[in-house]
Amino acid sequence: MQRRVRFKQSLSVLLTTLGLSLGGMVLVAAAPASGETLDPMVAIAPDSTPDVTPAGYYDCPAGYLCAWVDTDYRGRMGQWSGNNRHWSAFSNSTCQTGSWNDCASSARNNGRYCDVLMYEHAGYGGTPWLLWRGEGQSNLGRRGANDKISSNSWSC
Ligand SMILES: [Ca+2]
Repeated sequence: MQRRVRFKQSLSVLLTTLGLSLGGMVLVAAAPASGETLDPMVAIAPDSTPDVTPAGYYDCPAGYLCAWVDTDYRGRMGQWSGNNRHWSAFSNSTCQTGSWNDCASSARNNGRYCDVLMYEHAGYGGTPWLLWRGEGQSNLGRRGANDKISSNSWSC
């Protein structure tokens, strides 16, 4: 009786091991062939599907561009539905500027139809940073945009 139980356990372990191995093979088979060109959108947005998404990411309502004072969608969140020439018009006491100007460290485009351009300067000037519709950027510093955004517009 004990031998049979041990055999069953061994078989179970063996099947589990085989299952994992097969799963690994499937994953390998699904990976792109080497030399395949990366989709530029994927290359630009490496963290659009992070392993662990902080809760703040989901606070952004549909139809809005959202930005956070801190990286990883943390700190106070701001939300914008239209074009805005002056982020300095939106007060934020948790920013050193006292407004959203030059303050955002992470952002998410939860728009329904359009991409978003975020700009270095007020009035849509300076360096533009594109945030695709549906994209989240957990650390704007990776694009050299930390604490720099001063205006935004939607691009459809
Ligand atoms: Ca700026």
